[in-house]
Amino acid sequence: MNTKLLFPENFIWGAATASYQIEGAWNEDGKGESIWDRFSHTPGKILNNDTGDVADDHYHRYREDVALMIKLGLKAYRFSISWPRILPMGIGRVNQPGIDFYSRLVDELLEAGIQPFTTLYHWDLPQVLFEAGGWPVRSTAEAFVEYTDVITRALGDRVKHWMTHNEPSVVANLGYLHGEHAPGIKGNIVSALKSAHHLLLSHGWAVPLIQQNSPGSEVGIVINANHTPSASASVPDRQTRLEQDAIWVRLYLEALAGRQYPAELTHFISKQGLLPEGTKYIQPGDMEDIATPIDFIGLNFYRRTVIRNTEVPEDQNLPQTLFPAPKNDENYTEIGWEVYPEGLLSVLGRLHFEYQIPKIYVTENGCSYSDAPGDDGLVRDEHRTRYLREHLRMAHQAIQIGIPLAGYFVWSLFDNFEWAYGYSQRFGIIWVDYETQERIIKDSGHWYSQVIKSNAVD
Ligand code: IFM
Repeated sequence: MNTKLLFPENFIWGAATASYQIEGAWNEDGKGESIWDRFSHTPGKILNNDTGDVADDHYHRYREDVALMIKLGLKAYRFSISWPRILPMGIGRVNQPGIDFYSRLVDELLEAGIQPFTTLYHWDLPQVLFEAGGWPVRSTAEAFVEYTDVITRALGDRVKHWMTHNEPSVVANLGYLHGEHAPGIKGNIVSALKSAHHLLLSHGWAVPLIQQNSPGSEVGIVINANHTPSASASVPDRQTRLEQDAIWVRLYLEALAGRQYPAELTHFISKQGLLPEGTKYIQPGDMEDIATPIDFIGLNFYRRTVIRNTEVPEDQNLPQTLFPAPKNDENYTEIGWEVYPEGLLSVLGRLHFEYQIPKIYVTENGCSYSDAPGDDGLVRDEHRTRYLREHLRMAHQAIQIGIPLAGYFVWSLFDNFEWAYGYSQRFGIIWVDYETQERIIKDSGHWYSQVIKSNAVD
């Protein structure tokens, strides 16, 4: 029999969403077009040509949705603000109805005793700013500061937990290098690195402004880091792992910690013949600005990815395979990601021991399974419950060894628009019927509710 693992008394239990993935109302009440509106309206970019035009219709149903959060007993709700709802042209004219929507949502949450955790940028850049150059240009970072000022003045009296960016590496790499995400640029490493730099710079510039407009609040940024061992001890595999880690994770953590960007990046740039354009976009004082002290880091953790140098013929790899990753259904979620709860502990340890982060929240953790309601109306998603339980047991262990983990947010509160996968992947603890907008709390949601109530995991 498992014993219950008790969490600290003030541990924050939450669930997370993002504006474009749930709100819908893509062109209502004065909202401007975002890069995700444009991208999803372009045939062939999203699986089944799905769009976020309606999504979970949360914009109209937020009251009903807060009622569900109350039912679950959530202590906190992490959501993001749609920049083009606030500033349809990215800068300049403010759209008051957009502000009013978030203001009503925040009031509704506070009345329910649920703490709002607000992300400023979860990927829906105003389209006009992309047309002016997007994240590879410095003026987008300046525009972000203007947007931050407007929204934190409006909500700063009530929102006390702010996150500047969600997963900047995904924005830079999938948006401006691989082109799988909006704005869909299949660029080169320099456009991705410029984007990363301007995302980080905009973060650093925004921090003091948020502190000024929202006195007493906590400010942080959300980084995605998975467990990424190399497939073998061979030099090519280990080198590939170092490079991938540099471009996806270390770039961000090192800069935020006040250090330089990893050396592997210069190597990367020269390998692709992109010097001398190189790193000229980094101006004096930028690295200091990026390292403005923050209160916490949010960690989004999902899986293990074993890194292998694919350019090396198999038989030239050293024989010793450290981490064989056999593919079987039990170990993989429906999106194809390997379940590896121990990895959460290892990444939390990395944040704590290598970077001395003062406070950490797991701002996303979850899995995609498509279980639908049975004849009795119940959604028996036991794989999800198992996934969450095992990760929470690791989170508990992290706290036991002194890692300052202060809260945990399930991704996601609802099934929603999963970016390039459209509606084909369901991450929610609440099932959504996209035709009728009916919501049903899944078994995993009922289980999570018990975890919150008992402040313990079994
Ligand atoms: O849905 C996304 C979310 O927007 C950012 N983190 C990962 C989730 C699952 O892919």
